[in-house]
Amino acid sequence: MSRSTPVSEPHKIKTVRLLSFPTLEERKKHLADAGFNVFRLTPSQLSFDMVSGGTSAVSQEQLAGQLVGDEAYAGSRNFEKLQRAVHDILGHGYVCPTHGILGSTKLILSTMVPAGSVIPSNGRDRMDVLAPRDVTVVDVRDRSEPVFTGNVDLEALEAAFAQGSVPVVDVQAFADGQHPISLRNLRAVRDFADRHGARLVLDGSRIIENAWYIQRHGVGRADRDIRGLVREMVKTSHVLQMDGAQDPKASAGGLLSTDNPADHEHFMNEVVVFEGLHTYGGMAGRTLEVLARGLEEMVDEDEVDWVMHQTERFTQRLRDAGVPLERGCDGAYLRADQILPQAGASARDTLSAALYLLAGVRAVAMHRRGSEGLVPVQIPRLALTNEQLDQVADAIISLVAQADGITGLQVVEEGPWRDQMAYHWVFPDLDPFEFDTFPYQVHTVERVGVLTRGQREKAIRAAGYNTFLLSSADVTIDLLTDSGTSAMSTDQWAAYDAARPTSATSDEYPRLMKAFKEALGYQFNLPTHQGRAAEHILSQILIQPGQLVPGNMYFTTTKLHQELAGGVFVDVIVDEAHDPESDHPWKGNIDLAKLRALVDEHGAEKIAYISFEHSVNMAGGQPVSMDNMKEVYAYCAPLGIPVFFDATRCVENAYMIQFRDPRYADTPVGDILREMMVYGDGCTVSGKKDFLINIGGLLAFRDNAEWARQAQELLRVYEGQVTDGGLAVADLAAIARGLEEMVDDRYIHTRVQQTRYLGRLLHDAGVPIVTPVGTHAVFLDAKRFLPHVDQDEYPAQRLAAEIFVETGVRAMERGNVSKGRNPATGENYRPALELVRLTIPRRVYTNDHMRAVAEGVIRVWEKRESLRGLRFVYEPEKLRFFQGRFELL
Ligand code: P71
Repeated sequence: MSRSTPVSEPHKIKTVRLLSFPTLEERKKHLADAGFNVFRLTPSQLSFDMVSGGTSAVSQEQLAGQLVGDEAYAGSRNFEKLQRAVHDILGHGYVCPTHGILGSTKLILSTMVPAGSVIPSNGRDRMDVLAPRDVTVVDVRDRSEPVFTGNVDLEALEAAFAQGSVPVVDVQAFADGQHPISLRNLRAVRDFADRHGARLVLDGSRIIENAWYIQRHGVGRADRDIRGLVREMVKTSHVLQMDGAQDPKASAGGLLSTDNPADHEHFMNEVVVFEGLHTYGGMAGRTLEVLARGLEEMVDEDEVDWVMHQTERFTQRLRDAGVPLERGCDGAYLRADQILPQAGASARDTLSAALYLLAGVRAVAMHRRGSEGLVPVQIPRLALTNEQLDQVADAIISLVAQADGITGLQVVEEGPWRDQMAYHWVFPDLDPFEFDTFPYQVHTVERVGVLTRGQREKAIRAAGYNTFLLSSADVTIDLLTDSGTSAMSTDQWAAYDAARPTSATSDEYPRLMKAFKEALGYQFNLPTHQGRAAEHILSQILIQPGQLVPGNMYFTTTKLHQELAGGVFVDVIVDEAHDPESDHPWKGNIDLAKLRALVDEHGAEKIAYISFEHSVNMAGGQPVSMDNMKEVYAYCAPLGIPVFFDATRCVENAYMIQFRDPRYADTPVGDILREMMVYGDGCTVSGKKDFLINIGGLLAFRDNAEWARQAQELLRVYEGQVTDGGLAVADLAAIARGLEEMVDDRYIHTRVQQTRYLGRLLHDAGVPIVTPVGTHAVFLDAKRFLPHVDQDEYPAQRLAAEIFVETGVRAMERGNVSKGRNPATGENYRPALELVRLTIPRRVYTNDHMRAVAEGVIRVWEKRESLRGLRFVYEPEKLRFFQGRFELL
């Protein structure tokens, strides 16, 4: 099996953990408070914590496992699950759980190693914990082996056996995180141990990295899968010990496994003394469960490839810049002695302190103070994007360039362990490193569907060439919509879990009211279950049958509710909005001349209200300028015409004002947003977009108590209580938190810029897209993409289907199919815009995903001439785009 470099993560982001970005002044203070020892800093004081133990992102199944821990004292189901996982994945017949790797080591020592024994080992780190005990550790690592640098030197091993009684040979997979061992050497050690009556104890905490290394570099191993290699390594040992916080991606925990019933019996008898009971070993039931699920998942070939690719890429970037380092299986281990020779014995801790000062990054050497001058920069598994890692690497490169000006830390307090060190320091005058990247890390991931091309062809045919009818399990990158698809943050989840449910007034309701008022500035706020519910109520209150509702292009649900209330929608958006090639910066603006003409013709009393959408969806996610909002309001207010925003994508619009209007370049997005809302009498919102929640909406009125009263009446009839709008109390809590997170300047910048990045990749390749690129989506112009397909053969529908077949990316048709037929003539409307929308969910995909999408769409572009159109085989009357089915022409 020859495997290629993965192009993007084999998963999407399910939940995120927000990062902190302390200022230089804050970093100085934290550092001084920590005695200039970065071990003592806490994660909220730093941006990127480059340690790999217990810091991995996990799968949603692993996270869910936390809730199925049965916490029984004896014989828990979780233990049984662990037994099965150890048997299935590792191949050992017996397992004894422990509280962690030190618990495992303790059991081995107390059951197998008499006082005064000699333990040969290929790992230096092991000495930290073995040295203080009554054993002699002998380093037997083969220093002459260039590839498998963790191999045991068999001559040295022989010499160790001559030194005294050797009950166990201690071998680490990827010793010290740096030195992989070959399968052949491991076997030789086993033979040697068998001949000498000793046990081979393998520390498999990083067995995956070692197996991957064997797969890539072992002679004749390229066709072996990770699962098989792991099993073979484990079966070569007598006893396996494992740190649950490394490869199995648990937060804590460990295990000992073996095929030898006598050894296992000793472990079971001893585990009750030091750890717990043989069926929980000092772990909570939930940790057992997470560990068991982690063992099953850790051999996933795609995931291993991605994790290892990140490590290689990160290390290579540093190497290319000449940073002195050594290979680590989980990152780059910096040669502090070469980078900061002037710092002498404190070079390691000085490097760590300087890196934190420069960039808020923690890289820390742990355990005992030793002679080797390495600072590990470890990559938490699955938790960071390549872009973030590139920037961490760039921060290190910048530090190395400024190393001359850094003097060593002066010791104030010391001890044999690194956490005991405290220093004093003269802050060097460094040019600080500024991150420009997603201000969150991955907390949990969801595996994505990966089908073959043939399977996708079958799936789209079965779905009638309609991407709405595909199963999400078949989709690799889902760009159908940004609605309800956001990844919630751990803070949102915490609020969600903490909420006390009720069907009367909750604690969350007044908090949510306060959060709405702070975010948007409006006095009366009514929660609804989603956007269309708010549109329904607003339309019923404000529209008299026969009245006109001018708006900046329509949205399907909005227009439908206006019509159901007897209103007539009139499009007054600027002409440029209908031209996919116009590069007007504010294509969402209302054309005031059109509006004036309408009012002049019909009179102000004929106008129900202005339906004014931010970041206009159907126009391609195009923003409205602050001046336009002002002008429209200044014109309407004296005439008594209410202005209502569809503020579904109000934050994205606010960001575009910050980005494009020089007068607002230094204004926080939250302030811009509040100013925008001043130029309206209220709003409807589908909270499933900018509010960073999966469900919820809002109907708000600036100050009109009578409208609010009427709306509350309808809310009680159609939605739920005034205090919940039909939402779960927990969802109210998540909204309140989302309202704070959505106006984080770093977040919204990276969100909109990610969309623009995808647009740029496509545009640069000549793919016809709507310009300028909008805020939430890139819209492909199907008329220019497939000029040979007549609009009544649905080019956008066809293009969306083909993109799925080619790439596994799901997009949405926004053209002739969506617009429908004119009921009077029965003809298709054939709208000016015939588009395919690639919509970017919030906080879910990385820029590597965006590159993968672009590459796929470009492949379709290159073979566009071979594509024919579609015809309906089933055409529903209403909103036909949802359920309609087609066949190829
Ligand atoms: C989008 C959606 C979701 C959607 C709705 C209908 C057909 C296809 C997809 C929903 C919006 C929106 C704007 C500007 C109101 C709603 C309705 N957009 N205004 O873009 O974009 O909100 O779904 O919460 O009821 O995929 P709701």
